[in-house]
Amino acid sequence: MSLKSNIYRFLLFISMILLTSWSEPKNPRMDLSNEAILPKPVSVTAFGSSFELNANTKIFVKGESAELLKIGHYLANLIKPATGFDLKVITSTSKKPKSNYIYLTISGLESELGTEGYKLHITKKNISINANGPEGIFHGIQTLRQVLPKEIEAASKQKMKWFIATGEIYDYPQYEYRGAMLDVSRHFFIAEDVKKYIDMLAAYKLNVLHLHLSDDQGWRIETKSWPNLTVHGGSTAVNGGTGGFYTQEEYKEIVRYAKEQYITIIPEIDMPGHTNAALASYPELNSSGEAPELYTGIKVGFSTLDTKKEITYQFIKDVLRELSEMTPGPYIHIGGDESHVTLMEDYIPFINKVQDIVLANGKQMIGWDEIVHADLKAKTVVQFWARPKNAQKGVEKKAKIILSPANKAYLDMKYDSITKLGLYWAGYVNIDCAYNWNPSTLIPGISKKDILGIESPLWTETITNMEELEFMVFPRIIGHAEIGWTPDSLRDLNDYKVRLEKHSDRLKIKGINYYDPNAIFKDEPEAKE
Ligand code: TNX
Repeated sequence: MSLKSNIYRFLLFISMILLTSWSEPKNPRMDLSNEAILPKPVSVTAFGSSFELNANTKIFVKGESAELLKIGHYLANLIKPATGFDLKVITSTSKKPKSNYIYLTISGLESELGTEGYKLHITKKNISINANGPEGIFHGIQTLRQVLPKEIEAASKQKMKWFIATGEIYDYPQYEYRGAMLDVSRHFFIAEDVKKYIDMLAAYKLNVLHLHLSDDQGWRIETKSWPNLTVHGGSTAVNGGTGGFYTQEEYKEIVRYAKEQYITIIPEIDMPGHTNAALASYPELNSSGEAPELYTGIKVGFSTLDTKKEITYQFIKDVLRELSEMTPGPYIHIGGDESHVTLMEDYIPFINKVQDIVLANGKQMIGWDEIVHADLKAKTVVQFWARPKNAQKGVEKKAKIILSPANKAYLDMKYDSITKLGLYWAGYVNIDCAYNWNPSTLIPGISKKDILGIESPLWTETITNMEELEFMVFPRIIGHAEIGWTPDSLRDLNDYKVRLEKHSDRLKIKGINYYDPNAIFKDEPEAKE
């Protein structure tokens, strides 16, 4: 080969290197409108440049609020594992840095933002999150998390640069109640698992965790005045699985942990049906005066408290008093579903009496949609799951509605015919089906003003551990979170699926065992039972 052609080759090689390095910017995060944010924000304006988070970035908290300072530390802790940065959290008593800071401040913003909305402003020099309340700052942090590179979710230090595209996000929720429900009765989940679930929910701006604490198969909350409820009634689970219960200390710790992430715990004691665990623990609660055996099957609708006995109401008073004392949130859920062996003429006065007990404890009552047959008092809330007629009747009786349509919101429904876990009595709920509905047009006669929000229940007849929980919950709950947060007019199935696809890398990095419809060999845990 001649010298000339070698020089040619060399020049070609050099120019190719130069070309590729010019055409490929080192920082791919320049366009904020390109980021996959879930739930989708109300508005995103891109500024076209980027901010670089580094070891010297400071978290600057305006004012002396201990709560805001705590949120500042929460943010620092969130950033630390993947970046290795130990960001300083400083307050206004120290001097405000000139640049390279994340500024957290509560100030009087537009009233439509409410206390949960936020403004996230990112320039080349700094970042600020403003809100009307601390929960807004917390939600803004969840968005910031999603506009950082996906590796931010890694549990160990990553060697890379941490760019964030500049721009402004203005955002607030459509519904005040955005919940998940976990059935810890059919299968028990220890407090540590519940905390992990809380972390996952907070990332998508959900603000309620409803715990289904009692059912035929198990009583899961320590009740000091009726100790056999947990000693005996909490001792087993579906198919003879390991039982368990939360001590009152553990329950309080769950409540405290959830509150730090702006999640309200709503405890449910299901009655008058779904009570076999209680009936098996105390013979006096039975009409026959005899206690049945513990139940580990999955049938529903066969048990009832005796609605005519005085002792039944003493029992309920004691249970709800202890529960209310440990529950700072405004609601107590009393179930009320599927009481197939309770006569309607007994059911109605029963629910009325229970409602008075809840009110006497300073709480608002929530019940499944069957409670609409009773005389609902102001502030009582109806949770729709099965019968649209019940929800309509609830609205006629001036109750607010929580929407949990089983054929769209139930996380225990199978994705499709080959899903091993789950049930299918309400039909298959694939990713499209879970996402593609609007609360305000779901039931004729029920509009946005009647709806408190939406909730995604996970019943656990077939779900025994966190791996299985994650598989059924993710990604469907992300779609539900978006339905609760984002205006219907901004939601679009295809756009959602593109964002979800991008977001799935984050789930992977977090180690969440999510359902991937494109995987040929789905990473589904074997159904055990
Ligand atoms: C119906 S939804 C139930 C639960 C079951 C669930 C299974 C509701 C209020 N009651 O007891 O666990 O179906 O999907």
